[in-house]
Amino acid sequence: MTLRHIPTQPIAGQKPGTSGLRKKTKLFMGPSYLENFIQSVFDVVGCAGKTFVLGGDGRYFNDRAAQVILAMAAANGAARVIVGRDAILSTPAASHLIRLHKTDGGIVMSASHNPGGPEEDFGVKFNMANGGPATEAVSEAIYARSTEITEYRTIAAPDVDLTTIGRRQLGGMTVDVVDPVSDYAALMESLFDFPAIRAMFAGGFRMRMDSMCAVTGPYAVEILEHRLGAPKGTCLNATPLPDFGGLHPDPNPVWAHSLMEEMMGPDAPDFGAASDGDGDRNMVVGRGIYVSPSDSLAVLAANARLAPAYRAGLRGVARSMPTSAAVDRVAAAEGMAQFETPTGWKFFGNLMDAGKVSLCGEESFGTGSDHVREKDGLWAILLWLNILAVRRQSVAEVLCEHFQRFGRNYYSRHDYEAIPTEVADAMFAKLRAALPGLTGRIFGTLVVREADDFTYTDPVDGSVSERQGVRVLFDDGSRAVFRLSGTGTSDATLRLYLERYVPGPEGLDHDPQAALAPVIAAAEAIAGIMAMTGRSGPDVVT
Ligand code: VG1
Ligand code: CO
Repeated sequence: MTLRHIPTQPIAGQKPGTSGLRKKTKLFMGPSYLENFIQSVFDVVGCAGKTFVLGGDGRYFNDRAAQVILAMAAANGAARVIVGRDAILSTPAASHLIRLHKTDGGIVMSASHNPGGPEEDFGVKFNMANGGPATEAVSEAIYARSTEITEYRTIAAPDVDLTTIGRRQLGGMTVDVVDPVSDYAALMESLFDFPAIRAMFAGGFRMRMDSMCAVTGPYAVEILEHRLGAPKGTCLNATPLPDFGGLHPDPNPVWAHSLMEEMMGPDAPDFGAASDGDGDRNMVVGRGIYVSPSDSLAVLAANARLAPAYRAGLRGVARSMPTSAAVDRVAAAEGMAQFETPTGWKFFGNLMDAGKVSLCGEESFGTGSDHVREKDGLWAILLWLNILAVRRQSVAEVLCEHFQRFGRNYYSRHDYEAIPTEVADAMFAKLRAALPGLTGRIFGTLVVREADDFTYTDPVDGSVSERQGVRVLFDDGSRAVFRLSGTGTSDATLRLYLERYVPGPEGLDHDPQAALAPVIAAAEAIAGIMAMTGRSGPDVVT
C-alpha cells in the first residue's frame, strides 16, 4: 500500500454550479480531472481522521469514480468511509446517512437529471456535516483551491469490493459498505402513516411510480411494493442503468411522457409519480390531472399535519425565488414564517439548521423537509400518498379544494436550451441595463411595478448572494423571472419563469399557457428572447 504524491496542474473551470461540479463524463474521466477536484475538496474541508459518506446515482463512471475517491480518501488520512453497496446512494439517502452517522460530510457522485453515459454528463458534489450541499462560501473555496493545486494524493491498492455489505480496510482507512436502501426506508416509515397508506393500497388504490431507470428504483420497490403492499408492477423503470436506458432522467411532463400518457389515458391509475437521476426530484400526477411543482409544495404545506412527523405543524416554509407564491398564501393563512431564497438547495440548509423552516421547495420538481438536508423525491411522493390516504380524496379533488381556498397561482417555466454563451450573456447584459427604466412601463394589460436583480441576504449567517435572477413584477401580482441555468455542461440554458395569480372563485381551471399569455408576451417584449436567439419558442415547457 504505497502512498503516492502525484504532481498535477490546475484545470480551468472546476467551479461548482447550482449543485456541485457537472461536466461531460469524458472530461471527468480525463487525466487528473476528478482527482484535482477531490483533492481540492479534501484540502478545503480537511480529511485526516474524518469520516465521510460516499455514493452516487449509478451513472456511467460511478463505479470507477468511487474507487478513485476511496483511494484518495485513504491517502489523505480519512478514518472511515461509509459507502452504499455498488457505490449507489440516492442524494437524499446520502444526506440521511451523513446525519445518521454524524459524519464530517459526504461525496455524492451525480449529475442529477442530466443524461448519463460516456458521451453525456457526470458530476460530483460535496455535502457538509449537516447533510446538505456545501454552502456558497465552501464551494467558492474549493474552486479557489482547484486553481492553485500542485499535487494530489492517492494510494496504489487493488479496488475495494463494494458488491457486498461489510467492513473492509483500505490502507489505514475503514470502508463500511452498507445497504443503500434500508436506513432511508426506515426513516420514511418513521415519518408517515404507513398503516393508512397500506390500507389504501389494500383497498385497490392504483399507482405508477416511474424511476426513469435511475437511482430510486430499489428504494421505490422496497418502500412501495414491499413495505406498503402496492401491487407488483407499481414501480416502472426500477433498475438503475448506467445510461438511464438512454432516457433523460428528468421527471417532468416532457421527459416522463409515457407516465403522463398513462395518467391522462382512459384507464389511468389513481396516482402517478416520477423521480430523477439521483432521486431528489419528484413529479406528481393525478388521474387526468398534472400537479405543478409549485402547487404541490403549497398543497403539502397546507396538509402536512396529516402526516405523523408534521402533526405539530410546520415551523415555517421556504421556496426558491422563481417558485410560485402559492405556498406563501398557505404560510400567510396559517401564520407561518416564509422565506424566499435563490435557486439551489444549498440556500435552505441554514434556515433548516436554525429551526426557522421545516418545509422547502423549488419549482424545478424539488420538495423536501428538515428530515434531511436535500430535496427528496420519494419523501414528497409518500407525503402525497399519506394525504390522499387520510383525506380519502382524489388528487383532482385535493387540488380543486386548494385553489378554491387559496386562489391559483398559474405558473409555467419556459426553457431555451443550447443558446451560445455569448448570445445569452448579451441578452442578460441588455436586460440588466434596461431594469432601471422598466418601472411604470406598460405591456399590454400589465404595468411594471418593480424590476430588479434578486439579491439574497441569508438571515442566519448574513452572507449575501447577488445576481440570482432578474425579476419583473407587475402591479397585478404577475411576474416574469429570467435566469441562466447553473447545472448545464455546455452552452447556456435560459429559464423564463412565469406567474399570474387568480383569486377565484371564477377562472381557476384555465390552461396555464393561456392564463399566462399576457405575461409571456410582456417577457418577450422586455427581453427579446426570440429576436436575440432566433428561436420560435421554448424547447421545454413545464
Ligand atoms: C436546476 C434547478 C434548481 C435545482 C438544480 C439542482 O438548476 O433549476 O432549482 O436546485 O437544478 O437540482 P439550474 O441552475 O439549472 O436552474 V438537481 O435535482 O439537478 O440536483
Ligand atoms: Co436531482
